Formats: sequence, structure tokens, C-alpha cells
Amino acid sequence: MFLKLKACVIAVLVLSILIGVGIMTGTAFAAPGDVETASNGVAQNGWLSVKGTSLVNEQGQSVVLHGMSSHGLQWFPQFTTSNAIGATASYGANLFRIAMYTAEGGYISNKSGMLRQLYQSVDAAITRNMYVIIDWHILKDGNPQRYQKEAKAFFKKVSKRYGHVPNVLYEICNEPNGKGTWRRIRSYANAVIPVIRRNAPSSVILVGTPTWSQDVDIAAGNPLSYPNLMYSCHFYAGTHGEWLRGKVKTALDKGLPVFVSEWGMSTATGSGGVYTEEADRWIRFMRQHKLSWANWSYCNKGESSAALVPNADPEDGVSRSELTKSGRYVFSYF
Ligand code: DCB
Repeated sequence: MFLKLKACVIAVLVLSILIGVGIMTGTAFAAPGDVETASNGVAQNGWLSVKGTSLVNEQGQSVVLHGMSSHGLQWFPQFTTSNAIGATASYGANLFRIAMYTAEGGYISNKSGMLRQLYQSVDAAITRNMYVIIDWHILKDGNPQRYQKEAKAFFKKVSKRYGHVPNVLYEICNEPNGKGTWRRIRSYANAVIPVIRRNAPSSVILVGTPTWSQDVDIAAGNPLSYPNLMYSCHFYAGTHGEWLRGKVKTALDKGLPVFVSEWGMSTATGSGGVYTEEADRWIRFMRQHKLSWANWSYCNKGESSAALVPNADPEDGVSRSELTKSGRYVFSYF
């Protein structure tokens, strides 16, 4: 009897130590597929800011964000629910990027519908203790000035709604290309940033760079003058190699803070590959320079950059068998 009681007390003790350690390390029995909150997210890091080329948390320590980017919100809304985003947190992600296309059936042609979906998605990421990027996903509309008026109205609204929460980062132009030169991006940024700053005085803002957000070296030659800005560099492992890392190196050496707000394991089309060896080089490079990143993309489209296999449904969590080759690779680095 007494022995049984003793065994019982020991069992309870061991169990509570296990639970305690789990909670402290934030890994409380996080089996892949469990839906939960980020363990190194907003509650742990608070408001972010930019010091030199580094992203730092409220305690002044450097912090690296990593997670998935959604595909176009107009096409894959089922991947931005609270459970779907939580599934990436269960693998260790502390960031989620919401790609809200301007063209291709996105915001410009369906303002109220897209705004509703965006709010639901951002709110979902917030409940998962994650940082979340609101991405004004210009692409076919190469020059961000094309929809500058709409961008100002949009960022006024969203910054008013989210300016008081530490979770949100604002990405003002995904990938300028074609006529979207640095001179034009600069002028656009100088029009949009003050609109955001009125409501979100210190939130981190990401600025896209010319040539599908590759020319960070050009931006470094004439950066903007606001604090708490970072500049986007995007890469696709099957297309962009050492030469693009060279541009990032040049930019960092000049003191430009860089954020990899989109990258993929495919070629620049979103398919082809995947290119694991080149991705290895990029991962090493990003670790070395403490670059934050979001991977393209969290969806089940039949293309090699997609993280999930066709028909996978993230609503009840994401099992390893639902991950594509790209998904397995990327999720292992959260
Ligand atoms: C970027 C875009 C992103 C695009 C991916 C892959 O574009 F930010 O929206 O995603 O990279 O191309 C793709 C999707 C497709 C979809 C298509 C159009 O994966 O499913 O049909 O968007 O909405 C890039 C990036 C780099 C370069 C070119 C593009 N580059 N681009 O270096 O030439 O032309 O889309």
C-alpha cells in the first residue's frame, strides 16, 4: 500500500517536471500536426525594431523570424485560417506572411472581400502568437506607383486596425519589376510610409527592391531615411545563386538591413526542381547573417514550390506525409 502510494507520488512528480520543462522550452508535447502557438513569437519578443542591419526584440537581442508565406489570398484562403497557420507554429514557425495580390483578381478588383479575408488571416496569426507580414503583393503591376492611391488608402486602414499590436509588419510592395525602378519605388515608399507611421509609429516596414526584389545593392546606394525599415531580397534556389548572395553582401556591408520575405526551392516560376543543394547554400548564408525569411508557399497547388501535396487540408494540422519535398525541407528549418 505504502509502496504504491510512493510510486504514485514519484509518477506525479516526474510528470509535472516533464510538463514544466515542456512549457519552459515552449515545446509542450508539440507533435507535428498539433495546432498551437509559436514558442518564440510575440509574447517572448514583443515589439521589434531595426538596429544597424539587425532585427532586434524588445530586450534589444537580435531575433530571426521564419515561417511560410501564403500563396495568393484570393486563391488559397483555406491556408490562412487559425488552425492552418497554427499548424506551421507547431513545427516552430514564428512568422506568417499573407500575400494579398493587388492584380490577378486580388485587392484592386475586390476590395471589401479581400480586406475581410486579410483581417481574418491577420487575426488568426495573432491568436497563434506569431509575427505576421501584410504583403501588398504587386507583381504583374511592376511599378508600385501604378496603384499608389489604393495602397495609401489600404495601408491607412490596416495600420489603423493593427498599429497598436506588436505582431504586424507591413510590406509595401512585394516585387517591383519592369518600370519599377529604385527611383520610382523610393518615391512610392516616401508617399506610403508616412501614412503607416501615423498609426504605427515604430512597426517594422519592408520595402521591395527592383527586379523582383533582388537589387538590394541598388537600394543600398540611396536608402530611405526612416528608422525601422528593412529591404526585401527574394530568391528562388533554381534561378538565383551566388551572384544574388553577392548583392545581399554588398547591401549589408553598406549597412542596409535585409529581410528575405519570400524565397522558394523551385525556379523563379514557382515550379521546377526542387534545388536542395542551392537551398543549402542559401540557408547557410541566411543563418550566417541572421536574415529573417518566409518561404513560398503554404498551399497545395501542384507546383514544386508548394509546401503541401495536392488535396492536403491544413485545418486538422499538417502531418509529415502531407508535406512535399519542399515542405519537408523548409519545415525542418523552422
Ligand atoms: C514571385 C512572386 C510570386 C510568384 C513566385 C514564383 O514572382 F512574388 O507571386 O508566385 O515568385 O514565380 C507564382 C505562383 C504561381 C502563380 C504566379 C502568378 O507560384 O502559382 O501562377 O505566381 O500569380 C517572381 C519572382 C522572380 C522572378 C519572376 C517572378 N524572376 N514572376 O526572378 O524572374 O515573374 O512571377
